[in-house]
Amino acid sequence: MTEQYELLEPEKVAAYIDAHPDLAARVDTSTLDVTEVGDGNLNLVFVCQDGSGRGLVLKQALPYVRLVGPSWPFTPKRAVAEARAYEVHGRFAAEYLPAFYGFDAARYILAMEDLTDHRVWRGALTDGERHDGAAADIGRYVARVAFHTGVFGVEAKALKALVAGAISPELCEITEDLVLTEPFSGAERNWYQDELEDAARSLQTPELKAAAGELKYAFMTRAEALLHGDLHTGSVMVREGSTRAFDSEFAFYGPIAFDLALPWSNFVVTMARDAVLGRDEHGAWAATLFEELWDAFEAEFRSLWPNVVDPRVYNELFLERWLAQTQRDTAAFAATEAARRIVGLAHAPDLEALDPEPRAVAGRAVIETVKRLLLDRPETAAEVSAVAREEVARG
Ligand code: SR1
Ligand code: MG
Repeated sequence: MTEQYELLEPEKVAAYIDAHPDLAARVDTSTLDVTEVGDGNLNLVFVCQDGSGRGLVLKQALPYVRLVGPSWPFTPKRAVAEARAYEVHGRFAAEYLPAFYGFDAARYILAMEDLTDHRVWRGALTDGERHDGAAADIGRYVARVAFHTGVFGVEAKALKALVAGAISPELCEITEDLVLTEPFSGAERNWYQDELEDAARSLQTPELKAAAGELKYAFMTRAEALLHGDLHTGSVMVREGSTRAFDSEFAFYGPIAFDLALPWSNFVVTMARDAVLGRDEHGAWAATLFEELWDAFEAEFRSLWPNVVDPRVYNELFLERWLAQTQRDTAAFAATEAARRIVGLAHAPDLEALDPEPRAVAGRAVIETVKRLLLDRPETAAEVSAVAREEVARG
């Protein structure tokens, strides 16, 4: 049954803030301007700014999937997971998150910093902007969270309680279905351009299904760290010198490579878009982001390694093997996320706004990249970048 609670509307936001003294101290509600800007698949998002330029953001989880409508009821408890992620991740990586102002558990409303002086990274990449250092910032963010919330940074028994407290079955099911199954099995809710029918079908071979199965198995069984869980470039805000990951409602204990993979998949899509638009310089720059992100992740993770809680067997040799495995898995998870953006239910706007012909060319290049990443299994960021470069150049 759909859960009942009062939904916010722009004209009721000032009264809501007045009723919460911690929030009322942050803005002058007598001069408040409120705009609902939610453009994601799930939530309401209100940007609230007062006459003197102070602001905050309220985000409320709807009891259904916004992308589809009330016919698909969906747990608003995802806001609890997001609040937990801001709180936990904020202990180790606060500079890469919006400041978190509080959580209303009765109405599933999160209050946080207004980042309207930033822009969503996906849109910036789509427009051909460069934000140097953003990929490295995300690599460092994932490294800190990976180390400090997982087996390397938390005492073993305490970790079990953290894992148990962060289970999120409904949100995980979305990823398990939309990302890790349906692009490779086919599904009624999949959709894609008519021109991509053959490409979409070519993802449904036994080899690719088994590859997807392997990744789904890892996603469902490998509780390594408290992931962001949906770290695509639409979940990152960028500004000169500042990178913030938000929208962590899919947070759960899962494989660290999954968080690294989602931005990688978007770099593939960006390169495909740049190629059909003839934006060679931006495409060449985008091709460097795989390594920028991985190298920063690896360097940050290595810098934390001397603090490993159980060095008896988690030694240097183990670390080298773990890093190599994580890099390989990042490539494979990136392929599944890229596939779903072309043939699954929830596409991303990067390619959708292109004219049909270049859009199909770009979509095909992404699908060909996906297949090579899953079948050839490149081992490094540089190899993934090379595969994507070759496929988008084929046109
Ligand atoms: C039905 S929800 C579809 C997608 O939106 C979210 O942002 C996640 O990426 C999810 O897979
Ligand atoms: Mg989201």
